[in-house]
Amino acid sequence: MREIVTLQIGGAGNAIGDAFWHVISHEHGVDYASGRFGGTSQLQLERINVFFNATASKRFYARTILIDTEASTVQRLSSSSQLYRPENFVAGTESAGNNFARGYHTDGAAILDQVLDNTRREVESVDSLQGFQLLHSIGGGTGSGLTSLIMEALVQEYPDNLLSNYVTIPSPNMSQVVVEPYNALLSIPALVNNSHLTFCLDNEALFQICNRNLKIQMSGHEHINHIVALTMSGITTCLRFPGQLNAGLRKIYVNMVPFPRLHFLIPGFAPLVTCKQQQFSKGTVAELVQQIFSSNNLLCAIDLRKGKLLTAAGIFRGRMSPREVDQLMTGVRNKNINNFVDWIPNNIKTAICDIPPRGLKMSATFIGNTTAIQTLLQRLLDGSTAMMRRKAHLHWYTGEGMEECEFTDAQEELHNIIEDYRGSGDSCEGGGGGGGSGGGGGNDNDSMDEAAANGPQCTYCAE
Ligand SMILES: Nc1nc2c(ncn2[C@@H]2O[C@H](COP(=O)(O)OP(=O)(O)OP(=O)(O)O)[C@@H](O)[C@H]2O)c(=O)[nH]1
Ligand SMILES: [Mg+2]
Repeated sequence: MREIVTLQIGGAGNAIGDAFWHVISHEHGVDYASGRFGGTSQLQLERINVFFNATASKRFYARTILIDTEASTVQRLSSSSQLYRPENFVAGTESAGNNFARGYHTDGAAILDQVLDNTRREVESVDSLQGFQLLHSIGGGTGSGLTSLIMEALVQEYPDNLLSNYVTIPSPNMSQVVVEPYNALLSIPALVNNSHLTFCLDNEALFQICNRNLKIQMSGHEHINHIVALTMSGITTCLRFPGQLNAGLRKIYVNMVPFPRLHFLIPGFAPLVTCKQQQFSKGTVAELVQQIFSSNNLLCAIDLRKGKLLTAAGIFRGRMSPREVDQLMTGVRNKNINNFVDWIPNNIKTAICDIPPRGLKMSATFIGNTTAIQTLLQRLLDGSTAMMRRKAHLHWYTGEGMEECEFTDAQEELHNIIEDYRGSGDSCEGGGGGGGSGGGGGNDNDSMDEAAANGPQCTYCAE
């Protein structure tokens, strides 16, 4: 069995991790509260070991290390479920206070050894580790700083295994903390150099999905985290259930990442509709395909039409005709040929798993590696540039042992990755690059698929 060890780090990492375990434990027939199996199908157990460990008393626990510099986050989770192994909680005494430097150099560094000891114990208990998945924000001090430190250590100790990151990207709509752009900026070098697959979960897009499409009055992150958990469940479907495509992290890596640095992936999910909207939905595969190529269903605030897809994958769940799925996905590529790079001929992939997610007959998850990610990366760069010019708030970082050149190095790294994505949009004949130029398919609809403009919006049931 090819197992994955999860590390959930900081406030957002633990909240999203908890939502993820809620969703996938149910899919595998495991009770979230007790860890006992009550499922009905052998399929639920066949690859359960990828994410769960079985105990001698026929219970399952999540193979995850729950980490935070402050104790309250992980204490809350330790009392909510027996799915979490008590030894796997690692907490410090004080939050990193929204400061990357404290996550990386002081408060975070103080618990690094404990994190690595726990990780080692989980790794030693598996048959054949395929890699790690790290869940964290890059706006908080722990999620940015401690995660960077952990990644550096993991890459050294496990050079043959893959690191995938589910990264919460900050949005001013969701958080008013002024130094978040600095933390996000400082996270970039570790993500570029050590992560193999970085799934970007942009709070800006998630906020818009909840507010604009679903009209949900948000009091916390609960709705957002549920959408993220559904999407993570979709992305990991092929790892958790028998199937063909992307059946391991390495296969996702090989199929989705044409150059090692260009591994910033955009996820999407469909359907995201309220009960009321569901009544007007046709419930067809064609509708799902339209939706996953619509900006409204992406978990990043970007426009696919403003760039070119290097690679794309659709993971479909439920009973459907594989031929129809293939035809529809190929149809999107053929209709929007200018929004796909011309030098990877077969850059759109599909996978189908018979088992639908809870409460749905069918679903589709999108993974895209697109030059349009420049918009998001540029937003992160711009967020810090003005403050940097005046050296505003820098003393909080230099006072904890950081040098000013670490900021300029991170800016350069971010600038370079934006340029790398821009260059990769160029045609193989040297002309017409499209990355970030907006000059792609030239249709005015929101979706790359023309029909999507009048299709159902992506939403999430608030009722
Ligand atoms: N999507 C989502 N975003 C969150 C959640 N909690 C916090 N955030 C976002 O994450 C950023 C703050 O990071 P946290 O993860 O809370 O911070 P931390 O990693 O615990 O770091 P410190 O608290 O500074 O030690 C802000 O941009 C928040 O909007 C959550 O549950 N879901
Ligand atoms: Mg915190």
